Amino acid sequence: MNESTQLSDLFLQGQEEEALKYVQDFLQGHTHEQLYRELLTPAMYRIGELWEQNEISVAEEHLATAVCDFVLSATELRNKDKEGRQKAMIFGPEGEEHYIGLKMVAAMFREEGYEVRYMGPNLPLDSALQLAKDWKPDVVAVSGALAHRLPVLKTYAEAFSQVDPKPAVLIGGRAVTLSSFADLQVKGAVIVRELGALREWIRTGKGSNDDTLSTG
Ligand code: B12
Repeated sequence: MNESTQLSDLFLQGQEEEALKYVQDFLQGHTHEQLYRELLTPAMYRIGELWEQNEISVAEEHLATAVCDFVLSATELRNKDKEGRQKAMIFGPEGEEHYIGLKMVAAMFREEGYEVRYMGPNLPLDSALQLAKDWKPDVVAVSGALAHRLPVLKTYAEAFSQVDPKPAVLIGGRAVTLSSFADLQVKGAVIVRELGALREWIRTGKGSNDDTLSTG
C-alpha cells in the first residue's frame, strides 16, 4: 500500500493523532509542497474515487476531509520575518464548497512570507470586491473544483481586474486541471495548474513553463 493510500485510510477511520504523526514523520524528509502534492492531494483524490464508487458514505468522506483539514492546519509553516510583506487574498467563489486545495495555496503564500487573508469557500463577489478595495491585496487567488465553476471564476477575474490598484489574479483548482481545459485562458488572470507552478509564480512572477501556466 503506498503512503497516500495509508494516510487516506487513517483519514477515513477518523484517526487524527495517527494521521498527524504520519504527516509529521513525512515532513522529516520532505518539504510542505511535497506533502501537499504527493501525500495529501492523492489521499483526498482517493477519497473522491471511493465516494464516487459508493464504497464509502458521505459521512465517511466528511470525516476524512475534517481530518485532512486538521493535519493541514496543524503542520502549516509561517514565515513572518520577510520585510515589505506582500498581501494575498484567497477564497472560493460563490457556490464553491471545496476548500482543502485553497488552504494549501494559502499555506504556500504564508510559507513564502506573504500576509494572507484566507476566507474559505463560497464568498460572494460583492463582499470579496469590498475587501479587495479596502485591503488592497497584491494577489487574489481563487479556486474551482467543478468544470461548471469556470464561468463564475471568469466573472470574478474580470471584476478584480477593475479594482484599483489592480491585484494579480490567479485561478486554480481541479477544474482548470481537466484535460478539456488545457488551453483555457482567462482575460486578466493567470491560470495556475499545480503547486510547483504556484511556487514559481510567487518567486518570479512567472510560471515554470508554458504548459502549466498561461496568461490571457
Ligand atoms: C471533500 C470533497 C467534497 C466536500 C468538500 C469539503 C471541503 N472542505 O473542501 C463536499 C462534501 C462539500 C463536496 C461537495 C461536492 N462535491 Co466534492 N469532492 C471532495 C473530494 C473527495 C476531495 C476534495 C479535496 O479536498 N481534494 C484535495 C485538494 C487538495 O485537491 P484540489 O482541490 O484539486 O487542489 C489541488 C489543486 O487543484 C490546487 N489548487 C486548488 N485550488 C487552487 C487555487 C489556486 C489559485 C492554485 C494556484 C492552485 C489550486 O492545489 C491543490 C494542490 O494539489 C473530491 C475528490 C477530488 N478529486 O478532489 C470530490 C469531488 C471534487 N466532488 C465532486 C462532486 C460531484 C461534488 C458535489 C457536486 C457532490 C454533490 N452531489 O453534492 C458537491 C459540490 C459542492 C459545491 N457546490 O462545490 C466530484 C467532482 C466530479 C466532477 N464532475 O467534476 C469529485 C471529483 C468526487 C468524485 N470523484 O466524484 N465535495
